Amino acid sequence: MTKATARAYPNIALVKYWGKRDSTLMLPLTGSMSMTLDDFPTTTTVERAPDATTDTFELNGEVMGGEPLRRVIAFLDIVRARSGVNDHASVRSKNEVPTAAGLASSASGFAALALAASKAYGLPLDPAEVSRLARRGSGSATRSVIPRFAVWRAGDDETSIAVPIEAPDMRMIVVVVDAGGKEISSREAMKRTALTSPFHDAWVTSTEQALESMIDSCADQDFTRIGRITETNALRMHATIQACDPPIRYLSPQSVAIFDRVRSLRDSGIETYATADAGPNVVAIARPEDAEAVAKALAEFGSVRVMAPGPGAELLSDSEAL
Ligand code: 2P0
Repeated sequence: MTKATARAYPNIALVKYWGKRDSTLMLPLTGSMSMTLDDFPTTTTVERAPDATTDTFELNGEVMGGEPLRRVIAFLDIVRARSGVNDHASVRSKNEVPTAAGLASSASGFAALALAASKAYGLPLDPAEVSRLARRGSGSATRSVIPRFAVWRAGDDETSIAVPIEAPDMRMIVVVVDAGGKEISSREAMKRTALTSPFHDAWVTSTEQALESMIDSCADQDFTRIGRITETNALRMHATIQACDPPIRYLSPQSVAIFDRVRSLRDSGIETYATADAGPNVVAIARPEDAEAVAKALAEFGSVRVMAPGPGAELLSDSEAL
């Protein structure tokens, strides 16, 4: 088998990953926890090309160069080193995250690439090993290998993998408030946070505590506590990032208005909590039976999409190859 195709989905963290202990091995400073989404997948075919002198990368039918190609080659170098197979490869990806969705595609992208490349190069296919490999492409990809809910432990090169965790069923209401505008990348912003934010150490300590509380709350099926931890952890991440020099502010006035609206929904008896990643879009969480009411209430802020817990990375048949 020298050709393989895999699909993976984005994830949204309830306890955030923001900072690296080792940027070569891609070890995070803290653990994190996320829900894998049930839509907007990336599908990737990896085909070994023994006669080729270089790797190629096509995304949505377009031949890629520059940084995207460089990251794929660096990733395949790790695959080659691990497998002992030195073939170059052709990588073809289809990313169904609408450009305007504001969801990062590096998580689904590297999770799909890790699984397809593992199969094509004869590496182990168990989720732990695929998660460990996906981590080298992008930190958040570690978690997208896992279906539904995942905890990614900080660990070392062997143990820094994501594993499944049982959590109460919930929905994510993704509110896209701003399609345009290029923000500073997570990778750059994480570095600046570590170097310049005076709140950085407090962020690390409080996130370690948040993760332990989150794991306890999931075991107790305690949605209220899960929601509180989620919202607090997100706002602490943004506070830490805003304290950089020069400052970085991902949340727009519109994002803040959504956090306020989410709180007022809670006050009116609809239990929902908000989080946001490295951009202005906001994601609310709610119990399944409340999701439509939350979506309706947030529709005035932008396009809204309700997402359920989704599948992990999965291999597809040759008929679905790109
Ligand atoms: C997360 N984010 O936990 C956090 C919250 C964004 C905000 O993981 O440098 O693209 O490739 O490891 O994974 C985005 O960072 O960064 C991210 P790299 P990644 O989802």
